[in-house]
Amino acid sequence: MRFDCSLSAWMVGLATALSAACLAAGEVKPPEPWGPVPSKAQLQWHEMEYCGFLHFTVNTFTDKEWGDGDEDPAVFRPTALDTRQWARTARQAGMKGLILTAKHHDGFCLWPSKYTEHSVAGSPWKGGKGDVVRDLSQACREFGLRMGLYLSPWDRNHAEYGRPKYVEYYHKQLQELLGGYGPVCEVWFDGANGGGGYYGGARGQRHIDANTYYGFPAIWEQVRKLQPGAVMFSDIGPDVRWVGNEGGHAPDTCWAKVRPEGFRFGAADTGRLARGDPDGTVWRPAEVDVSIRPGWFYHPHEHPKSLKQLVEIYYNSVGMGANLLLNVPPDRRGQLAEEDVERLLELHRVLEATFRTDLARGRPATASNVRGGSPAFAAANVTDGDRDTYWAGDDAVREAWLAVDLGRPTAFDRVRLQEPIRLGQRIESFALDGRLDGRWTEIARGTTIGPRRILRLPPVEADAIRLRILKSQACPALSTFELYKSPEP
Ligand code: FUL
Repeated sequence: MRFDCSLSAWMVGLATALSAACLAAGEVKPPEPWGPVPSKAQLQWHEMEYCGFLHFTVNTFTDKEWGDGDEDPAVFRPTALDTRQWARTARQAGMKGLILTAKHHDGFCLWPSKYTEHSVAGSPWKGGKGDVVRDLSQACREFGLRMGLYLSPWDRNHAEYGRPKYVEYYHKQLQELLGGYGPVCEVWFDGANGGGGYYGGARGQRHIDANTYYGFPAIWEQVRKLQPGAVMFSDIGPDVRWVGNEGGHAPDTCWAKVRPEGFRFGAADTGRLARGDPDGTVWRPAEVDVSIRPGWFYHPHEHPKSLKQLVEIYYNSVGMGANLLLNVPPDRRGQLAEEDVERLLELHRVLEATFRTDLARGRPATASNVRGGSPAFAAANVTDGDRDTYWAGDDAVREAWLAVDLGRPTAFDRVRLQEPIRLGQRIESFALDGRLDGRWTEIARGTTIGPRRILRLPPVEADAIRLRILKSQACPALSTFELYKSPEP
């Protein structure tokens, strides 16, 4: 008995010594992932944050938004098409990729598809030898951008639309595009199915059930096989969801996860799409698609939104953890209009000036709790400028605070927060306090953080800032806590 006791005491001592050694070596286990987590392709997509959308087709020349499908390919005659200008502008504007309408609802193909004559091959542009998709893929490569493609499921030109033959055609076109132009970062499946069209001359209405007609499960499989690095966008995914409006805004609470059960194409619940779901079972972040102009296509009488509107759109999309897909339509020359280019560069200058200097970078940080007391999960990981390191609490923690000492009174008006989303999305609500004249004062409140949350505040001068996590679904974790001061107007 005595022997047993001393043995167990010895074992307890050993275990304690071992766990101390583990702690010293920083070997505390990271938190278990919570709920759904992003795939590799989704993680890369989150990093992109801001991309350009290019709506370009026969509509550019006929002044329409939705072509009927009876347009003569000869109307497509850009005088100075320059995909390098698109890519150069996007690069200078801070975009990470460009998504092109390879085919819009009118059915005209911007590449010489071998499955139809309704394409650039029938237009006078480059004597019918042109290929806008190829030119864009080359320009994207040259300017270090990723390329995405929009291939409208609805096709108002095709005689077989509404019947099984068209579905075969659509699948083949997708294979042609995804196999022929190098890496694609995103495939954009538009949800519009308006009914009427030319349909090979038959004209009239064709109604389909988008939930079953296009054979999406087979399409998704094809995309995964041909472009494993691509995400797929549609109303409900399967990778990226629509934010539910084309006005350029995600809501204040925007989860990157959803419960997809019960969603139907065409009858999507836009509120649910916008907010996502705290109890989501799949990772499906929101994308905000909006045009710089009133229309998606270029119309000579329209003009771009103001800088102020674009800044609002940025904070209401990227700032809410969604990605921004800003449409900038090429004009009849086949170039982005000068006034649009100028506006994009203005926006970039404002964002550059705002987010140039992180005032919290390298500043000491403390937290109410650090996972296992380990330096691997220390509070200072949120100010080290490395998005891969993070602070985390112990498993039982649901509320916590994390404070950054700024050393001296520091003026700021933007706070940028990120959770380490490869472990899922956890935080449900938070408050921010500034230490003003030695006293903690609440300066903001918010709900979701997830991939990213940027708060705009009235200018504050504080010598420390504190994040109070009021509610977390699992032990909280945070990878960045950044502070900025926007330039004076
Ligand atoms: C909508 C389409 O009908 C518009 O023409 C545009 O392409 C927009 C991005 O999606 O559903």
